[in-house]
Amino acid sequence: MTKGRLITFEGPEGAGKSTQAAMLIARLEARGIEIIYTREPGGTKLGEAIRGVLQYNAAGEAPCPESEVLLFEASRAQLVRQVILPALERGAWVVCDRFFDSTTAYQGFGRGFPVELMETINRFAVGEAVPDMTILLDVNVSLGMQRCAKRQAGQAMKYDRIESEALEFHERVRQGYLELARRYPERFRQVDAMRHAEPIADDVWRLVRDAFFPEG
Ligand code: T5A
Repeated sequence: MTKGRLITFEGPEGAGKSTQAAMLIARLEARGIEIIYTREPGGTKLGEAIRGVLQYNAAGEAPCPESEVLLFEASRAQLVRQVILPALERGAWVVCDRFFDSTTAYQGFGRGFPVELMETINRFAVGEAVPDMTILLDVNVSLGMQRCAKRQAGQAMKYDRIESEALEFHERVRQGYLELARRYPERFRQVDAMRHAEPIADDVWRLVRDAFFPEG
């Protein structure tokens, strides 16, 4: 039985997950809670190496779709055993920028692998590490991609392998996330992320506070 909390941020490209995770963490830390922030793929030495392979073909060739699924899951399994479960067990809270719903949305709804198969592999990878709350930052594809383009302007590294997928792929991912939020209402909280960062952060905080600090 774990004592900490696991909160995950999900959403399409450019939804503002990292921005909102940082803003939530500041508010949680102000309450004296130990927070571990982590991201997927990555968060461990092995996971960061896998991230390089997945995003920029660091192995010299793009993974086939089946390898892609297994590489995301390998990174996740390592992150859960090495970082997430030990943190939860000592009572820390973990805020994770993407978790297993990303595989269901991107590789399931996006690439077209059976969603139930993705969920089965997810369960194998994470064991008992199921999020207490998943915040879905919903953004339409064009706005999300505009934000990514703005951030990338002037940088040597342009879109990564998955960001470069067709708009139709990203639209399936967005619709997949909305479907997951409908399927798992006990865990998912959907937030309109097509606004300025501050009102989004206020909504996120309200959801977290109501769920975990009902006394205020
Ligand atoms: N993936 C991942 C899979 O296919 N399957 C999986 O199982 C997993 C785990 C990871 C890639 O891997 C895929 C999904 C991804 O394609 P990544 O580099 O980790 O890639 O990037 P993402 O997680 O996709 O993160 P994004 O680059 O999309 O960004 P965020 O974190 O959503 O957004 P953020 O906060 O960095 O903001 C993006 C830009 O927008 C601005 C920020 O300042 C920044 O410049 N911004 C806003 N601008 C206006 N209004 C707001 N409200 C804003 N919020 C942020």
